[in-house]
Amino acid sequence: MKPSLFAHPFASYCQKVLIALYENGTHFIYRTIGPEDPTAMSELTALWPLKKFPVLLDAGQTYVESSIIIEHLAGRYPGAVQLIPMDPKRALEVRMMDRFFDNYVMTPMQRIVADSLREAADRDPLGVREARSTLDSAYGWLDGVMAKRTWAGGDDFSLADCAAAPSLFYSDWVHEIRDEFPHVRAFRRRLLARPSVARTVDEARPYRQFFPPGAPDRD
Ligand SMILES: N[C@@H](CCC(=O)N[C@@H](CS)C(=O)NCC(=O)O)C(=O)O
Repeated sequence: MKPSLFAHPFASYCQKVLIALYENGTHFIYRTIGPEDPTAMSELTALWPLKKFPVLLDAGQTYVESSIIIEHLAGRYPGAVQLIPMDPKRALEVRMMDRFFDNYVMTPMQRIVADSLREAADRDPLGVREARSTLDSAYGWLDGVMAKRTWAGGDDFSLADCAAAPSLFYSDWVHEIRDEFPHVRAFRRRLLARPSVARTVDEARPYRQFFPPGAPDRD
């Protein structure tokens, strides 16, 4: 029985897990959150009342949180691409970078996006300024790290790159990765050239019109 993934193609944390699935050609049932699959949202809510996606249902067990889902996939459906290195020290580095991308790139990026969805009276300019400042600090730190590596966790593609791809893809849209961060820009280009990442970007193209702050005409 194949695992079922409740996800939406345009959602950044869903893309993170989709990249992991595509990397190893893992077969799964795609339960799209939206009118295409009218019961997907209610089934997701029954599995995970917090209603956040992605959610993976595998052999009767529910897995939530994108990093945990990828950890599960790496253990249950291993493939040519080792998403979590066997070596504990390298695995720790990969997990640390995964946390970096979720907490310091994806989170501030989503904060800026969420703010643009609010009514003018409910906007939070200070929160947005703080999010932009966090992104600048994150880009600066990451630039030094990526000056010496090909992929986020080292020489090989991993969980950390699954997190890096959607976070840098969208963060550049809301807070540009400027020329002063050449290694981050080059890393983002490398990620976008990876077939699994390119596939998630292509699958999300039909939804770009719904990007709240407006999607730029590139990528
Ligand atoms: N920490 C969660 C975050 C999941 C998350 O925020 N998902 C977004 C989509 S990218 C979502 O569910 N948004 C809908 C909502 O918040 O109602 C993870 O890693 O999976």
